[in-house]
Amino acid sequence: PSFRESCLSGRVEIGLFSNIAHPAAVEVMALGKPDFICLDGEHSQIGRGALENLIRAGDVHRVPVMVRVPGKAPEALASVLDAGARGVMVPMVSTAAEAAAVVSACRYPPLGRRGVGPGRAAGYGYRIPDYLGAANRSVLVSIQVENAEGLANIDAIAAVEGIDVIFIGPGDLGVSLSALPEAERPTLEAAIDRIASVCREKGRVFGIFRPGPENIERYVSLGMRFFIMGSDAMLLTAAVERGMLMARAA
Ligand code: 3PY
Repeated sequence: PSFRESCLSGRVEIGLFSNIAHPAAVEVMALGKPDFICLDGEHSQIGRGALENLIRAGDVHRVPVMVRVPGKAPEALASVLDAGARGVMVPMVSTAAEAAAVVSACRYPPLGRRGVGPGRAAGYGYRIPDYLGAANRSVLVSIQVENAEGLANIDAIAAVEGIDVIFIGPGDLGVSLSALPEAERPTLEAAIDRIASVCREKGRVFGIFRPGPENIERYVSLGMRFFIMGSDAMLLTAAVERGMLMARAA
């Protein structure tokens, strides 16, 4: 199955963000066999010109690579997909209209308004007909709900046709609700529960960012199936810190 089909099947998918923006970092993570890698174009300096080689690095190891884009601009979404990304993630989607615009930017007509071009995804032009026939089925469209407005509009957002995955950004959601301090954790968890219950009711695939594997089972029990568990940079720091502590204690 394609990456999108696998995500829609209800299987638990566990991916990692890549922020380091070097093909070797993508390869190193791919060797650990995550279900997918998400290049973080929102919170790193990954530029458009670097994308193809980062995606190629995942392709070499048969690990699907998707991209979190920095905003909602249709041309940014199209260019990431033309580079061969298996899917996109769009941050800070706050209304149903924004969600519908994301779908439109990522799907070829009649489902959307994505433009046809000889990008890497289409074999640089050689495979345009094949790619056109497959892309609307194989490209994953995910959006992030991660602010108070998105939370207030979650019923309408989750009803938008063509959104494949709804992804909760707990960091931004916590900041937006002034609920990031540990004492405010119940407020954030209540917001997460509310998004989860709407997604379950609407039969949506949904998930959340986690800094590590802790408590994933709580979110699986809420019905979540799509996780991003830290990033290359965070995992590297954690491994160095743990190793140094262990070695110094020896
Ligand atoms: C958040 O927690 O806000 C995210 O977007 C995950 O990086």
